Amino acid sequence: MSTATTPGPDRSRLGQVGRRDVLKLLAAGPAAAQWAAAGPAAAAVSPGGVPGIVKPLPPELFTIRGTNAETNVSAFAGTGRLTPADRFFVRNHTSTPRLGESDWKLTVWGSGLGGGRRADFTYGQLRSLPPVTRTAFLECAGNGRNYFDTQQGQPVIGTPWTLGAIGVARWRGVRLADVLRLAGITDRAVDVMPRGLDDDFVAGGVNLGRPRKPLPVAKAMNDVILAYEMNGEPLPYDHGFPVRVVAPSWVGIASVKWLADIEVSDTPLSSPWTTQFYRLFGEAYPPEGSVPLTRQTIKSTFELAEGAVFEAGRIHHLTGRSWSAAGAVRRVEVSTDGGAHWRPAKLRDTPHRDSWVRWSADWRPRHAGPAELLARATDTAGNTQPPTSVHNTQGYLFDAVVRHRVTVR
Ligand SMILES: Nc1nc2c(c(=O)[nH]1)N[C@H]1C(S)=C(S)[C@@H](COP(=O)(O)O)O[C@H]1N2
Ligand SMILES: [Mo]
Repeated sequence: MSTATTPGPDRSRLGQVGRRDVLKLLAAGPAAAQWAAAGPAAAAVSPGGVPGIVKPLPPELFTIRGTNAETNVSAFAGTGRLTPADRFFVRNHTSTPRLGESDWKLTVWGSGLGGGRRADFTYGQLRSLPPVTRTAFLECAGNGRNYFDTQQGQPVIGTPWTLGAIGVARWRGVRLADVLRLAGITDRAVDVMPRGLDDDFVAGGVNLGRPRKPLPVAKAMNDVILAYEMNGEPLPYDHGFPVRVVAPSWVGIASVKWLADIEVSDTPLSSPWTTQFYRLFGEAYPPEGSVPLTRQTIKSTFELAEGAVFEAGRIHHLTGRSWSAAGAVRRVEVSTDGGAHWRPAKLRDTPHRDSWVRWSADWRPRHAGPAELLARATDTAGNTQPPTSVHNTQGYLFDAVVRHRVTVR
């Protein structure tokens, strides 16, 4: 790879970015960089008061869950098909590193490459490759996890997301396939494992290293993007600046942020993110768990706060969104009486795969008292949200219809 100058996006902001030790290592030499663990992340404290996340997290937009911030589903109301970056959920295993682009470098390495088995790309080199743009949702595998407990009485382990660990963005970057070809991927390659530059993740006292998740070559060469822009702006720090993976329709963990290196292997790869996490364990699955998770599932949400209050006798305009990883959403039905009767919602977007469809339904509640609002999506692959979701111990892939409790008075 030849060196290139870097036409960085928004250099004024980048000029203020502090350099991290690990980036000095990257600049200093390949061997050091390859094996260096990320140093302690620059302490990022948002005005919302959460260590580890850089952007403001006002309580009307976000609910803090440990090191993560969930978008309040009520904050989707009034937004378009794209989720503005300032209200996009953040899922951090540790904390957001503030990286610079000028000393960032991507290393592609491993037994699945020919020749020197290694290639480096500067940010400028990546930016000089043909760009691709794609709208896709990004959703945590555990989105909706809380409903295993609150709706099905099945406690599960993990961040108790409601339905706000999702957003849709327009991603711009380069095809991972282009980068892998330039790096000399051979037909012996079977797995590709991107890894982040954030801190090591420690769980139960065990250091699991930096977040990394293998992708089969077929997925990597198909539709995966190395993104440097989100909704027409450079990626925000919290969403992976300067470069992240976007693996459309797959569980969020496949979209590694703050990309550091990619191992390309001629033998199958694994990581704790495919052995310990992101598999289904539980009574419905074999002892070693399911195969590692790939695609997301199907969901719907109202754009309402939990416990929202409605006046009886008046017409209320209910809005929401539905999405599926298996195809476009082609039908949404709504029930305002706890699931006894259903009627079609009005779809307000042309359905597209890997995105959501906004919908609406009018409701005139008659009597004061508690009520339950339900929404149920069907996609073009024929999947409809079931009344209950099959339990797994870590609460992944919740797909059941959610009963949204409100009050009429
Ligand atoms: N390097 C790195 N990449 C990561 C993570 C992380 O903690 N570190 N979290 C993953 C998970 S579990 C999810 S759901 C998505 C969240 O992306 P977002 O924070 O941009 O919404 O990033 C994924 N990529
Ligand atoms: Mo996630």
